[in-house]
Amino acid sequence: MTRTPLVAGNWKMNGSLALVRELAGALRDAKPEGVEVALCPPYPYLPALGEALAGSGLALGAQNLADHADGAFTGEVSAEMLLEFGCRFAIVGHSERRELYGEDDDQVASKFLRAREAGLTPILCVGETLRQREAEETDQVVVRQLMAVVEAAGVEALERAVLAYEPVWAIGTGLTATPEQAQAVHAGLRAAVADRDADIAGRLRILYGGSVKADNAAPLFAQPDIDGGLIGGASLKAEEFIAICRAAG
Ligand code: G2H
Repeated sequence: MTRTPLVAGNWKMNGSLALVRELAGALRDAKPEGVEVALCPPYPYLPALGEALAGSGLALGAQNLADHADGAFTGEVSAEMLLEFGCRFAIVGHSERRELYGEDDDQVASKFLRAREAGLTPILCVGETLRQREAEETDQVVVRQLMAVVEAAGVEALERAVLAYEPVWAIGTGLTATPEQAQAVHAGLRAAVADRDADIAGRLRILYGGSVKADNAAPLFAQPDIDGGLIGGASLKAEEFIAICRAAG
């Protein structure tokens, strides 16, 4: 089964208009081949980045979205608004949203459904804490997080979706799962989907995220069930992000 790799940059609450111009220019010049590339800046930079990437084949994504279509939800941004600004992807269930903003499996499932219903491709994040890994609960935790969405949306919803495994203990810490550790979890996630539908499981892209850098990306992306990466800190540095994209291509 050939799956086109995807590398998505999650800027988190970082960046500036200057970075929009710098990264868009550098990526346009570099044109990484054989890999789909998406950039997920903070909301205010979407219009400028969308304009700077126009016609480049590079995709735009959001880091979050509301689980409602419209209405009295101060501070929220809907899927339809994101589409108006050219977004194709929306990250849902990032561990920072789960931990810092109390998003639970049900709310993540609602956001996933909203994104799909509106025409966005959700990038669903799952991952275990260090305590859960040490208690050997990793597979149980990530499969539970995935199945909360599958139960709500149906396994066919994974046809237009991306999964991202991000061990919480590896996020922004400089620690990275070894390629073997990551592959084992990716294989377990794919097997859980295959239990419902083997074809969908074979087509599903599963990204790895958590302190991916130019110097550790290649062996991770070489694993059979790792189909690219969700990149935080390293996506803010043009040269490093381009090297990571090339490692996936
Ligand atoms: C994990 C990742 C991007 P970083 O959160 O989603 O961030 O690469 O900085 O660990």
